[in-house]
Amino acid sequence: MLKKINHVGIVVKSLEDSIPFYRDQLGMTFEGTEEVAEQKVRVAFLQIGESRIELLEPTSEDSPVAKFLEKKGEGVHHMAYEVDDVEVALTKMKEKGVRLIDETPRRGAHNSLIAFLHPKATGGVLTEICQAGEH
Ligand code: CMX
Repeated sequence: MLKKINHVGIVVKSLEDSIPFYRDQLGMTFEGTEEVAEQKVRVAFLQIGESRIELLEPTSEDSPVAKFLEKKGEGVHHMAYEVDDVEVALTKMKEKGVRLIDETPRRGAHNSLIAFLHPKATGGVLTEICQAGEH
C-alpha cells in the first residue's frame, strides 16, 4: 500500500534562514516555496535523489507547527509515505484499527491529498500519507 518515502518534514523558524544550509552547504536542489493555507504553514521543498525534504514554517500562532516549535524547537516533524489513493489507504488503515488524525484527506503542497496518523499510535512519529499532485 505504501509505495515510498515521499518526503521528510522538518520544522524551522524561518525558511529564508534555513534554505541556504540545505541548498548551498548540503547541495540539495531547491524546488521552491509554497503556502499551504489549510495547514497554516509555508513550505519549501528540496530534492534529494528520488525523495525530498519539506521545510515547514508556521504562518500563524495556531498552526500545529507553531505549537511544535514552541514545545520542541526546530527539528524533524513528520515522515510522509506516498500512496496511489489516500482515501483507499485511509479506509484500509481504519479497518486495521490505526488511529487517524484525518478521517478524510486534506489539501497539501503541490495540490497533493494528505492525511495524518496520530503520533501516539505510531511510536512517536507523526506520519503523513500522501497522494502526489503535480510537481
Ligand atoms: N511528532 C511526534 N509527536 C508529536 C508531534 C510530532 N510532530 N507533534 C505533537 N506530538 C506529540 C506531543 O509531543 C504530545 O505528546 P505528549 O502528550 O507525550 O507530550 C502529543 O503529541 C500531543 O501534542 P500537542 O503538542 O498537545 O499537540 P496537539 O495534540 O494539539 O496536536 C497533532 C498534535 C499531531 C495532533 C497535530 O499537530 C496535528 O494534527 N498534526 C497534523 C497536521 C500537521 O502537523 N500539519 C503541518 C504539516 C502540514 C504539511 O506537511 O503540509
